[in-house]
Amino acid sequence: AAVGKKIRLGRLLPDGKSLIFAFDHGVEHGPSDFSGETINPRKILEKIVDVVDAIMLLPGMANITSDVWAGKVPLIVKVTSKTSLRPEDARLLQSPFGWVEDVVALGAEAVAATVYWGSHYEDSMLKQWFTVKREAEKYGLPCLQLSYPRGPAIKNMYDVEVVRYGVRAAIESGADLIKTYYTGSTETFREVVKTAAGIPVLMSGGAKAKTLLDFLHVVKSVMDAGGQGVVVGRNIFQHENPKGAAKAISAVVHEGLDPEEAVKK
Ligand code: FBP
Repeated sequence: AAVGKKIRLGRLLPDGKSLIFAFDHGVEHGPSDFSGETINPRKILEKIVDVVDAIMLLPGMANITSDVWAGKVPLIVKVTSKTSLRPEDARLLQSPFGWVEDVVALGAEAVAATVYWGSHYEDSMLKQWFTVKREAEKYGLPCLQLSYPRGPAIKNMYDVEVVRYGVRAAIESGADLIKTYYTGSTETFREVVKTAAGIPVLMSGGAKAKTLLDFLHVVKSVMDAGGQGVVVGRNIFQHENPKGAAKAISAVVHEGLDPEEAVKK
């Protein structure tokens, strides 16, 4: 299983770095995240499958769009989710949204699950995480943890000490890849990367930036800080030219291009 994990991680981070397209928003945020033709998931996936290094989908979406992605781009299946229709407090919990068997059957390279460190439901989320992890280990599937500190004691979830705490907890809970928040500067993100002690750290994209150039500066900062890449949803699929946005982000991640150059891609 250790060999399988290594092979799969290599496919997800071809040169040690990765741009992963996140596309689970239809459940987390609802269909209002998508406008125009992007309400059809195929339209958006078709545009980016040959640009990004991997895509992260929920099991049902992976299943119904397999004609678009299969054989073209590695898949990561996320097996936890929640809707924003829940009462506010219950949004600090994600529920099972599929099983590791589904992930294997879909031919995925990795499984992903969220942990809201600091939530009232941290205990349930950890039971969920370790259930996923135990199964995934049997198949040599890497586990990506969306390490998101959120809860009543957390004043600012982008604070470097808060993010570092989540990252430390992620490595101690056996995450093979960590997706977390940008802390606002290269200097602070370097501390986040150090805390991960060699486990790849990928920045979670966040809400659409004012301009693509602004977002590329953040991506560059993450890479300069030693991060292994980014997991991006809205800054690609809400952009007027999703393929162009993905290409520009990829150029910063893989070629280290300056944002001003990359934006011309
Ligand atoms: P974005 O790049 O759009 O932020 O996507 C990353 C992601 O973690 C998605 O996987 C998820 O659906 C969404 O953000 C959750 O955002 P939030 O919990 O902040 O509402």
